[in-house]
Amino acid sequence: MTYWRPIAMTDAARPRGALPLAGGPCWFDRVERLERGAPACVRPAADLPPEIHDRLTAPRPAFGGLSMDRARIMGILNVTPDSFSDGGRFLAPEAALAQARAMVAEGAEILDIGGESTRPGAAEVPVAEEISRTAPVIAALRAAGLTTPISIDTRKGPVAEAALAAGASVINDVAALTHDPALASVAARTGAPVILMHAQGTPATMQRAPRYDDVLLDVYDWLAARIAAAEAAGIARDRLMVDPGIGFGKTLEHNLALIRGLSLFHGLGCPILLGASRKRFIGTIGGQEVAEQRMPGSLAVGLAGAAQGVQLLRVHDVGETRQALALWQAITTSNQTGDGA
Ligand code: HH2
Repeated sequence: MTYWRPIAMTDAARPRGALPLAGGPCWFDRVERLERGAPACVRPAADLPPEIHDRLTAPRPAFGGLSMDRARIMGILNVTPDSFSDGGRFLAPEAALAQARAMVAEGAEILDIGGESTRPGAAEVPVAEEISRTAPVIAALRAAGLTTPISIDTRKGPVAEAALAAGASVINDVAALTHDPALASVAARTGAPVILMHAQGTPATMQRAPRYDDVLLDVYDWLAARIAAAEAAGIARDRLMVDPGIGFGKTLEHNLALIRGLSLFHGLGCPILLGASRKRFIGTIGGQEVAEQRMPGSLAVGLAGAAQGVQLLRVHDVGETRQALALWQAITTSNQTGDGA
C-alpha cells in the first residue's frame, strides 16, 4: 500500500496550483510518498491519486457545531482524583464550574470532561462512579447557562449516555470504540460526533513495551480500520474526528514520529485532534519533571500541530494556547502573496 503525506506549508508566497490542506490555512504542492520497507520520496502533488487528492484538500464539515477551518482549542476538565496533571483539583462541582468558566473566557471552544484518568498505569473506574463524577458537573454547567459544546471523555456507553442526557454533545473515546460495544450504539442512536483516538494496549499496561513496525503507518492503518468500524456501526465519517493518541502506548520516539508526520492523517478525510498537553515526553525533552510546569513545551507542540493543519488542540493551558495560536495565525494566514493559487 502507498501512503501520501502532504508537506504542509504556511508561507505567504504560495505557488500557483498549490492545494489547500483540508480546506484550512495550510497549503501543499508536494507530498511524501511512503511505502513499508521502501525509502520515502517527495513527489509533486499532481501525482496524487484522485481519491486521496480529494480527501486531502476537501474542507471538513463542522464537528460538534465547531467550524473546522482553523485550529481550535479544547479545554481539559478532569473531574478525577488522580489525573496526571489536574487530578483532584476540580472534583468539587463549584471548582469544576469555575474552571469551565475560566477556560471559556480564555478561549476554549469546546470543553472535554473526563471522570476516569487514562494516565499510564491507571486502573479502570466503575461505571456508576464515572457517571456520578461527570453527569452532575455537565448538568450544573448547563444549568448555569454555559452554552459551549462539551465532549465526554469516556470509553463506556452508559457514561456517554448519561453525559449526553446532561448536556454534552460529543463523545471522546481514547479506545476508539474498542472498549465497550455499547458506546458505538449510543453514538449511532444519538447522532453524537465521536473522536476516535489510537491507543496500543490499555492504560494499565500500555507503556510497558510499546512496539510498532512503523508507528506512523501502523497508527494510520489502525485509525482507518476504526473509521470503517464506526461507519459499519452507523456513525457517518462526517461525524468522526481522529487522534493519533500521543502517549498512549508510545515511546518518546513514537510520539515525535507521529507529531512530525501528523499531516498524513488528513488522508483519512476527518479532522485531526492533537492531545499532547503537559505529557511526559514534553517533560523529558524540556527538562521539566512537574507536569504543571510544562506549558511552554506544550505550546511548542501545539503550534507544530497547527502548522500541519490540525483542527483541534486538547490543552490544559487555554489562555496561553489561545495567545500563541493568535500570533501564529496572524503571522501565517494573512495577506498571502505569491503568484496565486
Ligand atoms: N489524553 C488524555 C485523555 N484523553 N483524549 C484524546 N482524544 N486525546 C488525548 O491525547 C487524550 C485524551 C490524557 O490526558 P489527561 O486527561 O490530561 O490526563 P488523565 O488521563 O490522567 O486524566
